[in-house]
Amino acid sequence: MTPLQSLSDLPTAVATPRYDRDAAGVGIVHVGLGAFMRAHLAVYTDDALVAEGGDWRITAIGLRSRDAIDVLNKQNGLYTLLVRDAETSGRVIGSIADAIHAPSDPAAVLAALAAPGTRIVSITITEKGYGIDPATGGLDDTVPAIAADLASDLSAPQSAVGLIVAGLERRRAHGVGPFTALSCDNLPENGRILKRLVLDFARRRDGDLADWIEANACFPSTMVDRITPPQTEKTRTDARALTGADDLAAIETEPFSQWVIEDDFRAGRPAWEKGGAVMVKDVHAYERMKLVMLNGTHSMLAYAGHVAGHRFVRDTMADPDLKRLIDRHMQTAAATLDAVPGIDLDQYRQALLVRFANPAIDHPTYQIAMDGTQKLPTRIFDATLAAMTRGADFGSFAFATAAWMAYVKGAIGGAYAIRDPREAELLSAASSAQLADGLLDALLALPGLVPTELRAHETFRQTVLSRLRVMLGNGMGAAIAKEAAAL
Ligand code: CS2
Repeated sequence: MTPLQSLSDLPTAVATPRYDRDAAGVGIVHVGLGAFMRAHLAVYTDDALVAEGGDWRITAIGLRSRDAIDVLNKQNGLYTLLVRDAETSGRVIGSIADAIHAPSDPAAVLAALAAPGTRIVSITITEKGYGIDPATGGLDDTVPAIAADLASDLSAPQSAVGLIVAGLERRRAHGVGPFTALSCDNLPENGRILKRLVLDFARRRDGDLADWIEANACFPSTMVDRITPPQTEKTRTDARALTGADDLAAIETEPFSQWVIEDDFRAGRPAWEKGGAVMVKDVHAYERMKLVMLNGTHSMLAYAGHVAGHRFVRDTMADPDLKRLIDRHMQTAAATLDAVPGIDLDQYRQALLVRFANPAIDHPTYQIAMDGTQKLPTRIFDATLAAMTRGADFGSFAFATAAWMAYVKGAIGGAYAIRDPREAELLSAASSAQLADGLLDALLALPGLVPTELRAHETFRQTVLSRLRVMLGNGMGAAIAKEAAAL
């Protein structure tokens, strides 16, 4: 079978990008070529190009693995997006122009960042890709890629923050205005976080550069949402059935998609609203809603579900007890929120329950369980403090915390890998603790993880401990049943 390479070879029934791809120049450099970006930003951009045209195609940058880069370049940037529901539909996306593997060709990356036509640098690098010092919220110069970039002349940046600073530095030197740096990861006020890290990095190199960035560049915050499982053999088979071509870059996703963007783009932007993006003045309420109701619940069900033997999110929804805990978690999370403009939180919760149960989406609990130390502070611990401030229930957050601890403990002996940048610390804390209270204290004591106020909260500690005892003593299934019976 021939590889997917050109639109003209495709069956006429396949939806394809209805614009002149070659005529549309590049306006976006995107860092992080994962499945999520291909199901989200690239799709909104494809829709914007159909609606209004413009030089807004994407050069994608990969910082680590080169596989996805080579595949996309071989396919001329084209790939199939499968949307799975009761039926699967598909379309071919054309917004990616080309891809560059940063370690192999740093000069091409710098040229793309410095090009006057590049007006947006967007990133999907996951929480751990930022290099945030958990204790201060500033730049963590012990993260290897950040440390290497700080010590270098930035001719071959390894970190996303280093890359953005290198690009802005070159633009300033060439008398070209800055690009807009656009964070598309699940962090609260992600634009503000990125700005702080970029300024922190720039200030350590050159105070004038930092002042110039501060005065001229913008860093809008965004809330991104689309559940996107990893590509599997079935993704490729179904894509082949649709297009008649081999597509190693095909991805699959759910029908739902949401993007709420702070409208602060001084160098212009594509008409993303034509693809359904919502442009607002302040994204914070939407970000918090999504983080605590969707992502927080995801983390809870991922730890409890993985340890209880549930492979996919939809399996956790098929377990009646766990389903009740999932619903309870969303309600507990909603009670920590202020009103979100234009959104009925009850309807939002109902819609999430339907999305999580989608029988056509194979979303692995083990994938969501990854990087707990990076995710729990924003998804669970901040929400716990917010609940305490309101005098609201925090039992589900304590249950989620205990489930994470049981997941860490369960990795001892090698049944599975924790997959977390702080894995070594987690393993050493968990292997020296035999009983639930030792495990709890060792994990609570990890620097910069659990907020001090929460660590010192005796009721929180006791609530987590009582759940953890059941999880370790009687198993996760029994703990889930007990927790649900008490509702
Ligand atoms: C998930 C997210 O893996 C995870 O931690 O919670 O990737 C989630 O699926 C997306 O944010 C949905 O938009």
